[in-house]
Amino acid sequence: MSKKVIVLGGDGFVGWPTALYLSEKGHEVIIVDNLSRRNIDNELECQSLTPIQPMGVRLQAWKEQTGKNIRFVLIDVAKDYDRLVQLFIDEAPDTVIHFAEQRAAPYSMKSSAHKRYTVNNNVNATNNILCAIIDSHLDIHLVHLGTMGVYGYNTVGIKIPEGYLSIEVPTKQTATHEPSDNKEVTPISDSDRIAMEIYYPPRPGSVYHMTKVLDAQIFEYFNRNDHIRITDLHQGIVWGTNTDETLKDERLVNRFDYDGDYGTVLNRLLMQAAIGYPLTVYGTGGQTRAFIHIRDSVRCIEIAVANPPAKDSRVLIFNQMTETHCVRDLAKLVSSLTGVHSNSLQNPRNEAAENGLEVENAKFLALGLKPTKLNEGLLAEVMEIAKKYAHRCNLEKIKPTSFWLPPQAGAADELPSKAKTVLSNPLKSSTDPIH
Ligand code: NAD
Ligand code: USQ
Repeated sequence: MSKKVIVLGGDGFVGWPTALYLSEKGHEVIIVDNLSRRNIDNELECQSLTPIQPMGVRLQAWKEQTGKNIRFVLIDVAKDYDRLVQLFIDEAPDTVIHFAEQRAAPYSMKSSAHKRYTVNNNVNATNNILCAIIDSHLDIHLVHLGTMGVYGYNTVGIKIPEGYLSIEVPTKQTATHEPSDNKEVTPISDSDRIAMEIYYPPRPGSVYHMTKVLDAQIFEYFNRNDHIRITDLHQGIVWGTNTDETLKDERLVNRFDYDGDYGTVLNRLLMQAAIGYPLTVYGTGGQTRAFIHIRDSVRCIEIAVANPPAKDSRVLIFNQMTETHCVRDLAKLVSSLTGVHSNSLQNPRNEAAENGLEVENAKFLALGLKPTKLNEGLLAEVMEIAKKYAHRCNLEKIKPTSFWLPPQAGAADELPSKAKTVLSNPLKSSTDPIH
């Protein structure tokens, strides 16, 4: 069934191909964005490896290729509340998809200004969207792009469930006491326990990931109090660049981030291999993460749009990922395909050096997702794009420049000059970044 969909953050890496995919499938699409990601490119003095076009050119190209109209509205969702409510009232969308957040963990850790910007932007955006849905008096389904990172990356020995954890809690006080010396613990009978489902205990690994945990709490409240239909997609690392739709015209090309802040690991390794730059493995490379190809990401979002939760059901949570890999294995694979060797860098992040990860993703599979698993053809496709635009790469931007903790004594000498300035003058970091 065709729907009217507002895509908040529709100029971004996942939002843009999603808007095109939904338009191609016959939905009426309106993109809202404040173009802050393009401003962050200016701040970081780095551009997408691919030459992304201004929004007007993008939309004109789409019209020429398909005859379909996508409209664009410039709104800062975190700040322009009245315009957001009016847009919802005027357009009466069936679905609002929420991509409009600052999404890079390293950028969110760059300085206190970047931490505050990320929290203000992301939390206010989410709160404003929910308040605007309430003020519109419409039954709008909200689909939010969350992250697998809310679960944390410590080895727990269970398959990570889709949002909710089933637990049993002893009801008798004695059951929670530590056994005292030489005393046997009395086994607890079934009647001494209650079963419940709780949100999986969050364990964010950066200020960015922390905002997604705060989002989840905001969803829980407004869903329970105002009966808003909410789907939260806990997405893994998205890799790849183009989709069938972005390939229709050079002017539709998707963003490709490769820099130390916004570039994500697999796309970075592939881009580095394409230009012969030693692969940047942080620490041991034992970090295991969940991944999804951009083509599956847009497909999952379409499935979520088509399957809203019932009016009075709790927040519907999907794990939006198709496979897990550890960074070391990905680097080995890329090396074996290209001959470019790895360079183990001191990890700029505060994270477990090694972790296991098993994830449940049965809900999307049951709704028809056919996973696009990592394969040589797809890896080669990303490297081809990287080679094509290699002349646009600024080698200086590849190394990491954001640090989770102040570097150890002596290590500051290894820092880029900009990071040294911030550390030697913490007051400087209270200045807001430009947006
Ligand atoms: P992106 O930065 O490329 O796109 C986000 C878009 O939102 C940008 O165009 C930006 O200008 C816009 N935006 C930000 N704040 C806004 C505001 N206040 N008002 C209006 N527009 C605003 O990021 P992306 O990679 O496309 O990610 C989209 C969403 O998916 C994010 O919420 C992110 O957390 C989530 N996600 C991304 C990945 C990934 O690997 N890229 C993985 C998991 C989850
Ligand atoms: N890493 C390297 N080398 C690099 C870059 C990263 O070894 O050059 C390591 C990191 O230390 C980390 C892992 O690779 O252990 C993943 O890093 P990443 O930058 O690819 O991913 P992350 O920071 O987790 O963030 C990305 C998106 C974010 C999304 C998240 C999904 O930017 O928006 O929420 O992936 S998830 O990882 O499942 O939380």
